[in-house]
Amino acid sequence: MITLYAKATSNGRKASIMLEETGLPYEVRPMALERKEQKEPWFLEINPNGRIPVIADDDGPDGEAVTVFESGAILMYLAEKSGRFLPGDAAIRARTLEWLFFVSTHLTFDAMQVHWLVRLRDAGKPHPDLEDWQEENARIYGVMDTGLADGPYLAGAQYTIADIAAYPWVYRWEMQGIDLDAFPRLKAWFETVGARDGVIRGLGVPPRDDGL
Ligand SMILES: N[C@@H](CCC(=O)N[C@@H](CS)C(=O)NCC(=O)O)C(=O)O
Repeated sequence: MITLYAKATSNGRKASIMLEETGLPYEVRPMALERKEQKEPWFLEINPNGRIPVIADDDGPDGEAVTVFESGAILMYLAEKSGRFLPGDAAIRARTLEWLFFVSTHLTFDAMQVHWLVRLRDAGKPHPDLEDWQEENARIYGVMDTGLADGPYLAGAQYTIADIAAYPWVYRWEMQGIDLDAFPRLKAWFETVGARDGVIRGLGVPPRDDGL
């Protein structure tokens, strides 16, 4: 059985969507981020970075228990375990990893900065760098929109872990101050991916109102 340590945040949802999409059996252990549970010694033992998501698989490689942190690594681990969403064809696999790393670095970092600075602004502490980060985040959306010229998904014709990594961040486009209409291919992708049952279920794991 896999245990997912998470919260319904953009990075947490990458893992919960993947688990729902693959159908691998799992249980969720909601984490109280507000109470800094992710900084407690027991959690730092499974992720020294003190952040979610983390998965623990008691039936890992060679039947041994394993834990994995970093959402991109979790997506690759679950793709290899399930045999899904990381195509075997070398060319498509290269495209998938290209976009997975692009999303895991550029989109994740830039959008995270925007979220942080928007929260500060909304708390009455505006930060002068917000507009610069929003501009850079919009540039990243433009890169994805351009990439989607080759097919409905980031890697082309097939839905992959690159799409699963990107979706939870694009899901918060309004908060980021993005005009999604300015990125028509990305908007179509957003609607297609957002209609998938596994994505809809994964967005709700753990429930947003888990009280933690
Ligand atoms: N690079 C990490 C980022 C993980 C991350 O930043 N998670 C956030 C939630 S989206 C978190 O745990 N924040 C709590 C904290 O920073 O203490 C990944 O992709 O897994």
